[in-house]
Order: sequence, then structure tokens, then C-alpha cells
Amino acid sequence: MIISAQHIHLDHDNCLEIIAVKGNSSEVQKLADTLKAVKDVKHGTLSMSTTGKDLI
Ligand code: NI
Repeated sequence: MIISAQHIHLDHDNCLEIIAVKGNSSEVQKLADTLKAVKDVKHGTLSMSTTGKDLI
């Protein structure tokens, strides 16, 4: 479900990872929660959007 990942070195000790994913919202949420729970991950936010295609 991961489409792309960008890795940026903020300083000697900190990296910024920007990961684009595509898929079911509950699975995307689960992936975000899993990544945020990884050791040494200091901060994580999830931003979601939709094409509206599968919305009723
Ligand atoms: Ni790095």
C-alpha cells in the first residue's frame, strides 16, 4: 500500500520520513499507528484524503 517514501536528514540525529500510501482508510490508520509505535519514532501524524469514489 506504500506508494512512495521520502527520507530527509533534519540534523545529525533526526530524520523526517514522508510516506504516501493508498488504500482502505482503516488499513491506512492501522499502518500509521504501527509506524508511530516503532521504537525511536518520536512523532507521527497522519493526513488522509479521498477521491470520493467509494463514498455513499
Ligand atoms: Ni536518515
